[in-house]
Amino acid sequence: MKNPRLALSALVLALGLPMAALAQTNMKISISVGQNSHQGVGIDTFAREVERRTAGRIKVQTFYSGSLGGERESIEAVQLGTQELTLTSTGPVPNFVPAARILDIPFLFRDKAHARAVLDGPIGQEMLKEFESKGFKALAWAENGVRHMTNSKRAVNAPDDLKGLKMRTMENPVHVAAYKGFGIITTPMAFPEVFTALQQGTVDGQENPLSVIMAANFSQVQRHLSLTGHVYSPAIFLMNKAAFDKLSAADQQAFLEAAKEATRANRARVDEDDAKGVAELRSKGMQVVENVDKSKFQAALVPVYAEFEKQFGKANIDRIRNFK
Ligand code: EAX
Repeated sequence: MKNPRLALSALVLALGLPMAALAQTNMKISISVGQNSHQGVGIDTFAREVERRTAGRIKVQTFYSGSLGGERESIEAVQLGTQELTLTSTGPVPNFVPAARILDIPFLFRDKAHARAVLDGPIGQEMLKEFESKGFKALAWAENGVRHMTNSKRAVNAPDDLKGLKMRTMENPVHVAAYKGFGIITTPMAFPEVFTALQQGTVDGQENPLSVIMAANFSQVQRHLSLTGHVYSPAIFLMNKAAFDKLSAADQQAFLEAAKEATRANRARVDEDDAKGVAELRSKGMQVVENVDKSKFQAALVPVYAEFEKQFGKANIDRIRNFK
């Protein structure tokens, strides 16, 4: 018999084994950045842990560099069920789950430790439930990192230096509103298009965590980096809700634990990248402004913040800000 599947079925029949004992379920998970990155470590760990915890019955195939589409397209595919899983930044998430917008407010979190505590605590865990009515099972929060500005025109020391810069932003309404407040000319764009847009000068700059700037080789097309740390960028493991509901209770637990394990590895890599990023990007020719007076950038956003307080409720923003 040439067809190995037929040969296998014949063998199974001959031995009287139930076919289910050998059945393997294949699922897909995607990211928009390359494998050698904080997100790559995240999905590689996730795939390995799912396979281990289900004794190989469930295999998760990993796709990198937006090969299945950008983040918005991947979230759409997960919602429709044409793809089971994705790890994505929250960039395009508000277009699907508006409640999550609040997490994308600039200068909301003091630092990564504050953000991680909020996401792992009651506020973050309640937010994960918001995804269910939209067709998602949100398995866990992961991390994209603290975002900084890069551009090809000039060193950015103060918000005035941003005025008139044409910058690619994520397809995120909260970011777009805030960056307009800085005087930036905002150009929302899917991540897989960003390198070429920077290279061809369609935009002057972009903003991303050091992990992404390094993984995407933006040092090849951007001269200036400024450690503005203007916004924390969460990431999230999303799964198609029907695919999750179909799993046995034990397998559901395996997926949740695999996502937690993956988040640990992902955050550890973000910390490593943050520790070595400036030196590495300098060695690749970038000019880095390390000491940025963040209070000036915060002051520039006062009018935008008034708008956010109206939209999201000051009490809700304060609950996150004051979380210890
Ligand atoms: O998730 O679109 C972005 O700038 C994201 O930070 C990036 O794709 C990593």
